[in-house]
Amino acid sequence: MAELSMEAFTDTVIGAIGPKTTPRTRELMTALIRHMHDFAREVKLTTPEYLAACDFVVRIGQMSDDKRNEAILASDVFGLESLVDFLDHHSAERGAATESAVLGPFWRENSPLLPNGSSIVQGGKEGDSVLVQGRVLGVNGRPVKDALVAVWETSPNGLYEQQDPDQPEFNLRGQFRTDENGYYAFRALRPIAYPIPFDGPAGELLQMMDRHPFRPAHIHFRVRAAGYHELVTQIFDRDDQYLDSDSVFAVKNSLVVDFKPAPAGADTRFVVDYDIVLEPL
Ligand code: MBD
Ligand code: FE
Repeated sequence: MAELSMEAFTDTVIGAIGPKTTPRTRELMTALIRHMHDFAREVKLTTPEYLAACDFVVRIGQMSDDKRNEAILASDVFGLESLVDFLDHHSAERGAATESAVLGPFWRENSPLLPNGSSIVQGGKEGDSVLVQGRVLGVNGRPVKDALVAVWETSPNGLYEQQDPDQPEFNLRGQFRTDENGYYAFRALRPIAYPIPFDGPAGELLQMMDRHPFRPAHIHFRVRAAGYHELVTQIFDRDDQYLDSDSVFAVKNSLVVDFKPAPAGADTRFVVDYDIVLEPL
């Protein structure tokens, strides 16, 4: 053992993988071991640093429950969720389809199914109202009817509903079904920039790297329709000051939209017109 060169030691660990593993697992584990070993060699990782990293992983678990996924949050700070999103969605066949963006840690399944045009805001007087509307289309330009458009956003206090005991269940979340012309519409609040939770390991990472925790104002979308690839994305407010420094690196130019002032007398302060283009299966 001791007389093995460092690189030969890595080969020993990779060589210990048995024959009954799957090809994909072998590929993943081989590369992971190689990169972990190269990392430790490159930075000459010390024992205290190694133990601090293990403690960090333990605290990620301790900080997590069904309302908070600190593992996603910590990996977001490293840009990993956005990188995986990019790798998974950059194929040329996507053509004119709407670009994706990361799901993030605050998605919830089974939010209320609401009539088109209704509001996801449950009470509260804060915030500016916005009407978000558009069509869901295939890349061929044909409307997609019966698409399920799920949306979610933070409240004006910067918290998603499940982070905040003072908000009603499923506040600022809802699902809408497109009509026969592919139209969807919902009322919401103009989102605000807000800090990702920084009271745990993800926050420590930001502090260690001298970075701010803010995400630009965004509304999340998850669009599902029979015959099409699911689309997970976000829209961003063109007026936001953090578009170029999103703490989780999720902004794409094509996802930046205008919150247009509504005409005087309208029952909303702002309007966003936003068509969504899906890629067929
Ligand atoms: C969020 O609200 C979010 O959307 C992502 C991707 C990461 C952290 C907080
Ligand atoms: Fe978010």
